[in-house]
Amino acid sequence: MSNETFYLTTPIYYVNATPHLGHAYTTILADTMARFQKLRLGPEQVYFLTGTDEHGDKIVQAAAQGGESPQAYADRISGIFQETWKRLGLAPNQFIRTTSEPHKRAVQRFLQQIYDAGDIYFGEYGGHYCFGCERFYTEKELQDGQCPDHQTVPAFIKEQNYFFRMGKYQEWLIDHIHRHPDFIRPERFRNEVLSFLKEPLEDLCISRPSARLTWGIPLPFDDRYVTYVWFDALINYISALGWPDGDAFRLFWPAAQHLIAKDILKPHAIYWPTMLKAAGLPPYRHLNVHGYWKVEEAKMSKSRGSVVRPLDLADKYGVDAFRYFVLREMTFGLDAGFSEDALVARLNADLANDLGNLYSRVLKLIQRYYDGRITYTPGDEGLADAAHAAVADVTAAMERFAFSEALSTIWNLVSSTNKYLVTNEPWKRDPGDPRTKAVLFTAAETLRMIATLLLPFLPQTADRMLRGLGVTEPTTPLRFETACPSPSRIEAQEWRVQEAQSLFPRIQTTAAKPLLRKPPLTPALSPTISSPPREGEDAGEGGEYAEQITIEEFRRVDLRVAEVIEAAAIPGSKKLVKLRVRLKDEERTVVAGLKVHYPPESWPGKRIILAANLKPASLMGITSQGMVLAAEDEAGRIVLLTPEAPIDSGSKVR
Ligand code: ME8
Repeated sequence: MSNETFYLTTPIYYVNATPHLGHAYTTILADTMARFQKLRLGPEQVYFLTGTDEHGDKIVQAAAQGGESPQAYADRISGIFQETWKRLGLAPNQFIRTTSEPHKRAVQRFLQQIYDAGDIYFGEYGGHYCFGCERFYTEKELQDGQCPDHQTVPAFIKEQNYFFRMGKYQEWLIDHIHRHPDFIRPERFRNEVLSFLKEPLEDLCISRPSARLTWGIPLPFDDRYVTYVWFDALINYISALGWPDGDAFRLFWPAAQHLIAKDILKPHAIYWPTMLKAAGLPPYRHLNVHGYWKVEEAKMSKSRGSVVRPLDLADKYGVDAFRYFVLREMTFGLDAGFSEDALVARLNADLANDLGNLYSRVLKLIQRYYDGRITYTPGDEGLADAAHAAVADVTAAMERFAFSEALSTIWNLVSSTNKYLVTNEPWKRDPGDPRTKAVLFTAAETLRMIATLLLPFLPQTADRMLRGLGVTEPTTPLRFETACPSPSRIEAQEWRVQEAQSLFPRIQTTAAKPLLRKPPLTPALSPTISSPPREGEDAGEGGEYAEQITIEEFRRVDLRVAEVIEAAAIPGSKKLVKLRVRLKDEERTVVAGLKVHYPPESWPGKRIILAANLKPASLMGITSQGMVLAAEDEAGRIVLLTPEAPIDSGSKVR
């Protein structure tokens, strides 16, 4: 039994709106990660927390609109979140609500501790106050000096309030981030925080007079005030574990990781660690930050755009297909566009075709040839070895929250298994030939590994696959060590596979009626959440990619695989290298600006991707007949694009 623990939290969602794709995404990621870690470390070593954020002006306003009391309203919407997660098969260890008594007590204790330490003081606050929104706006948040929601000029009011000495911890925080390079990840968000910390950090106003806002937790040292937003919400991460005395706190806090989208980076990367420091508590281990789902180019939740309802998609396509799509489609840390067409395309290609066909093909053959029984047959261990290697690769990707990469590793294994069958054609073979048995055993064994690896990502499908493959207790906690034994440990086993059933029905694309149309949106999906960001939140940035082009425009570029025959430096040039390349029967000269990264001697024999129909250009007096493709990251590191497996030169890239 491992001593290692794992604690993962999602943001607690405001109850001023019902769950949409963005909320579902973060919670699905956390659920997947928790399931993965439970497989790795054992279920009791892992804790997954989510919940709802229920205090503040916005909730009071939303409740008033429907003629409800804030508590009744919060109960109802929080209930919808809990029900939605249940229907999506998400299984947190705890669903915390900020209106619960233990949470309120923990917040008061936390405030008192910092107040006693002298880091909360009473002072005056002047700001732009919108009476419509009942909140202060910073200069930056105003649009042409007006409230973005009401288009009125806010009043400048001064008010006495309590402040947290956040500025006092600025140097400590900068130092901590430098000493723990993956404290905030991916790196772009760490850089964003460090650049923000170059300016002096202001103290944080943490209260509102109860005369104006009663829907909050009273300050323990002055009941004329309630605490405001972040000094309530962030503390959920420790109140849920029973801080200060809970065993769960002792066990899990040292392994804490938070998962958020970039909208609430600042409160999590700056307010929260400094608050913890002031309270004498160690900071969390990692802050993991993902991008936005965008619909029609706008961030879904806060724009006046559209909202995608997760249950509509899960009901229409199945929980696992929806889950697969969001996990696979978004690169962690970057934004992604949501489209129902893309979901259907992935479902058909990856799930119905690649995985579903492989599974039913193997099961059907084992049924037909061996009446469903198959025993260890030596011969083809290469594929099973690749499956064991995939466990290590998936684990490494998951350590970095690279969900899409982890799935792509698993799909490489699916493709290899499909190729293995096509190469060996067991359907054309004599069932009595030991070689046929070896092929089918190897395929079934690899499928079992694939299903085990898929348990965190596609829980229902993987469970069905394992049962179908004759793993008799797939629902008891499986651990990777026992579920993916090394080939030498499986020799004694016999598997009894079940009748093959289709894992994923193909969606007929002509018949698929999109839930989300462009424009207008169907009413079921179109309710908007158009709240301006709260203090400490960012409105988010625009898209990061070049303008969109049509597929026809893209097809005008003739991309080809080319083989490098020879390479030479170009006298007088630091960057350029002259290449002689072959495209099927044709030879060309190409000049590439990659000498620093790829010196001439490293080129011969390489297969590269060439933009082959570019107009010839003259560089240092040499005519270049095409352009070599390479990728460059934000740090300026350059890598060459090459085909993933050997393929003839001249092959077209599409
Ligand atoms: O900010 N794409 O709550 P919130 C991806 N109560 N994720 C999205 C998203 C989108 N378009 N829109 C929302 C709050 N999210 C506070 C948090 S924590 C102590 C307090 C997800 O209801 C994402 O996880 O506005 C984002 O960080 C969160 O919902 C914001 O939820």
